[in-house]
Amino acid sequence: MIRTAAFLAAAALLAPGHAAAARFAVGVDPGASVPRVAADLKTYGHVSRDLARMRVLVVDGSSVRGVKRIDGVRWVEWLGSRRRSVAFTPTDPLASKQWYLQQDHAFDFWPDLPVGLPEVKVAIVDSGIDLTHPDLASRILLARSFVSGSVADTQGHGTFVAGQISAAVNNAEGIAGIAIPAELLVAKVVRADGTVSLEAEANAIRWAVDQGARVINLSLGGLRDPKNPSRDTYSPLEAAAVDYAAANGVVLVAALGNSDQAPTSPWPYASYPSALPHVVGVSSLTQGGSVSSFSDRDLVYNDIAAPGEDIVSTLPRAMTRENPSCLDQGYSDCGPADFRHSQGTSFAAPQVSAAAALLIAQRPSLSASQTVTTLERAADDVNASTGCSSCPVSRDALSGWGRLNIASALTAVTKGSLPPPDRFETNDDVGAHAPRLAGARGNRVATLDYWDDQTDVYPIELTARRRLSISLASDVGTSVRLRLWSPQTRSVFGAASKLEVARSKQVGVKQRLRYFVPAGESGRYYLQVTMSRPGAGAYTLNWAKR
Ligand SMILES: [Ca+2]
Ligand SMILES: [Ca+2]
Ligand SMILES: [Ca+2]
Ligand SMILES: [Ca+2]
Repeated sequence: MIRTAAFLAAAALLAPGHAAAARFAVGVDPGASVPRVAADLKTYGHVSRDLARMRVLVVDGSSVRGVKRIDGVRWVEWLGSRRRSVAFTPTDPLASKQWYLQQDHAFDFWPDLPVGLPEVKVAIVDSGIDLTHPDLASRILLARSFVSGSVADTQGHGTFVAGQISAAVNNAEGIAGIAIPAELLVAKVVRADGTVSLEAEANAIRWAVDQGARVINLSLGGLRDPKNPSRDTYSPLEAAAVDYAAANGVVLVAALGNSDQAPTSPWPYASYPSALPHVVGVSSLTQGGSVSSFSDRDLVYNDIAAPGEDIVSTLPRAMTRENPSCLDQGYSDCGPADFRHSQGTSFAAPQVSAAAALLIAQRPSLSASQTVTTLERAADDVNASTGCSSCPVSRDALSGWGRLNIASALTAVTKGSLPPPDRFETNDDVGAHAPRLAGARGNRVATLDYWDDQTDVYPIELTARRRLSISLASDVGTSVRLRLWSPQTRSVFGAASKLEVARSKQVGVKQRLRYFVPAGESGRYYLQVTMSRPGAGAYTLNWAKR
């Protein structure tokens, strides 16, 4: 409620031109007289008493300035305008420098600043935060350091990311963050020397998940080089942490990586963790609409693009104090040179994290994969006609599904039909997360996605001298295949071929697999549904044991 009031006061102070359309509800204290408060409110405009029995008055007024101070007013809630349908524009003094907000259509979905959206916990796994920053302090739920030292941010990166996601909007201070209902879980994993501890990262992800994060932003990464294992930084620990988060329904968003940290530029492979299944990999766009030269390319793991150059955001005040004559203390304009024109996929990713939080706030029942698929499919294609001469039409290695469009994604989750959920994720391998195909027969509806979820694995108990029949129909694409793995299988990745006891004859949208279990071979087998070419969609799997 306090935040609501703060929004309202600021809106009234800073946007007098819009005040003619103000419509707001006023709650009256239990001990106060409703008629007396109504009389006091008359100076603001027409007062409706339709809800007076609920001790609520609705006002069509010229302004909300001072309403909160009227004796007996318990709360004030902005109801939006009935006449205006254009998007609201944040009134924060530096918002005009946030050119990326327009390109993201960050606030176009709402005619006025929305109030009353349910809070969504967003974790920022980064270099910490300026805990008492005036544009951030009210947005931080919890902060914890997983490296030595406090959560204080001495590098600026984490505070910068936090501002993009959740700097307070219309508070007459600094910038406007995109994720209006975000509550931040801040996890510091960057050491004083600027390196990220993988163990700290894994602990931070586990903590964020256990604290109820719905979104985790990972603006960090390590080099991936499938052709040269000696410099490839794949970490099974990081993969386990990501899998834990994905299995708990968390949206993971990661920077695709910058080629100035790679052997050649542009680098053709996304960094880890963006190159892990179920992670949204975010590439960077220029203000002119092309893909940033430094932004890593990747045919599989580049999912979506967002602005990543000349980004303005918050910085720790301890850093901007080094530049004492600069007016915008606490903001990147006053930071060291590399923050004054900040660029990097690190600063593209937070816009997508914020967008995910908005979608979840708008429709809290969304699963992680529904959130991500909606964001990706609502993106605007990036191609030659939109400013990227080297980007082909449709999904590509430079820009993924295209430019983030928050308003389109919010419209899709509000009005459109949602992508099918997969209730069984993560089930990418044999192991704890995979739900069993129990009973003599049954069916299961789930999804595959070439770019994020190429494989689903289901344990199935089979009895010797009995026959298993599997059929599958899909709209996933023509590259689907069924494979059955023996009880000795410990992972379907890199498994010895003798462990594969059956497979469907050829790939296709319809699949069949039959297997007669030999004598003495009862046990827990693993059925794998997998795909090998671009496509995504749902499938229905039927099983029968005879
Ligand atoms: Ca602000
Ligand atoms: Ca991905
Ligand atoms: Ca799946
Ligand atoms: Ca899967």
